[in-house]
Amino acid sequence: MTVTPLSWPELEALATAPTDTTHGPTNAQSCIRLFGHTESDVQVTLYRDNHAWCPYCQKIWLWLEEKEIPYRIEKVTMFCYGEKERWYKRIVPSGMLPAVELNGRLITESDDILIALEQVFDPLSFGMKDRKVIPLRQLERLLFRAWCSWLCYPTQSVQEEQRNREQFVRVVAKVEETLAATPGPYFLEEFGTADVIFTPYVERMNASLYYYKGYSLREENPRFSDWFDAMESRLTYRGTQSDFHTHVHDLPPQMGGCYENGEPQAKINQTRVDQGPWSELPDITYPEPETSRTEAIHRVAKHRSNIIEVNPAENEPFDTALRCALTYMVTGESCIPPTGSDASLRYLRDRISVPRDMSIYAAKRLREALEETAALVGDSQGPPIPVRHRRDQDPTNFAKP
Ligand SMILES: N[C@@H](CCC(=O)N[C@@H](CS)C(=O)NCC(=O)O)C(=O)O
Repeated sequence: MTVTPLSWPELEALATAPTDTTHGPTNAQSCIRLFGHTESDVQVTLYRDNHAWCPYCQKIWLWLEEKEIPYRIEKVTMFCYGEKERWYKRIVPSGMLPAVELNGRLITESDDILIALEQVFDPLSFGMKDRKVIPLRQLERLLFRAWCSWLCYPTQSVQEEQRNREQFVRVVAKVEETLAATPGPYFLEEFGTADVIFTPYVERMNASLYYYKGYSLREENPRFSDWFDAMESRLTYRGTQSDFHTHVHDLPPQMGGCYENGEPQAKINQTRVDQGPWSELPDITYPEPETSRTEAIHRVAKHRSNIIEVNPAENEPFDTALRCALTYMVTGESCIPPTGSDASLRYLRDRISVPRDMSIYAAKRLREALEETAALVGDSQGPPIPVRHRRDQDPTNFAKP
């Protein structure tokens, strides 16, 4: 059956706003986190990127959330998305993120930030300088370098590609051994700093190697798989976790390029990440919350005027097309959008950023609704996602009230 699209007020009535972003579960939209304390208890300001994407920021973010330290969040634009804020350059001339202001002292470099935070608030289980953590920090860097060598440089031959893959897989085997040596799923006896250190890049490795190389880190390595599952049992990690689509398209400008190997499995995976079905991706294993669709509605309805303004299509037909997609998402009934709106719906499908805009499951539901609705009127794609920058995601477009 086809239905007429719901109006914005009707959609808004179905939306679920996030629970308390100040005291509740970790959320990328929070501007202050108090964990039951008052503002006068805040000793920390975290300067992190607007997109909630920067891996070094994720490290500090996760640590503060795990320790439940009251803190303020100031969001800054990364170079590849737009213009760096002048006020930030005055305090950090290089513009680099993250930075933390701790009792009036400014600290940059994520490792130094963690060490300084530990001095004031105590370590998160075993600390940065613990003799058990130091070799794990070194192992993380070894894994990072093997990943970069495989992903971020063009290869001249099949043999060279194979060598890079083998080098990475050898380091992964060491990590598997390390994880197997502890009684639980984490890097040491209990969850702590070492897990926080591994999190940002392991998450990016999982997404990028699946897409560019057809290699599924999480599925091919049982200990890693257990580690990911254990991380996803934590509300803190769930709030900071990004999805495959966001990572694979945000990494190339950051890393100076990501190189695909052209293998059939990589091609299959690329189609899945870009065009769905998103429910089949090995990116998440905890059950879908009941509110994923209504969360997506809340986020789109809240920012609809900017979403419509920034879309290359004309405003009015795109407004209708967007309501058709949201109507389909909540009712399950097809809602035919205006002729020619397929590319505009796919433009938005390709620009949902997780966790900046919404949670992984909400994004999966929204991407699926946009794609299914677009497919009712055609197969035109939106303009390609840029690979040298992501100014199509400039946060100033969303700063307007
Ligand atoms: N070694 C630094 C690295 C930080 C870093 O590379 N930050 C990047 C983002 S991932 C950055 O701020 N780049 C400037 C920009 O993109 O605006 C640390 O550990 O904090």
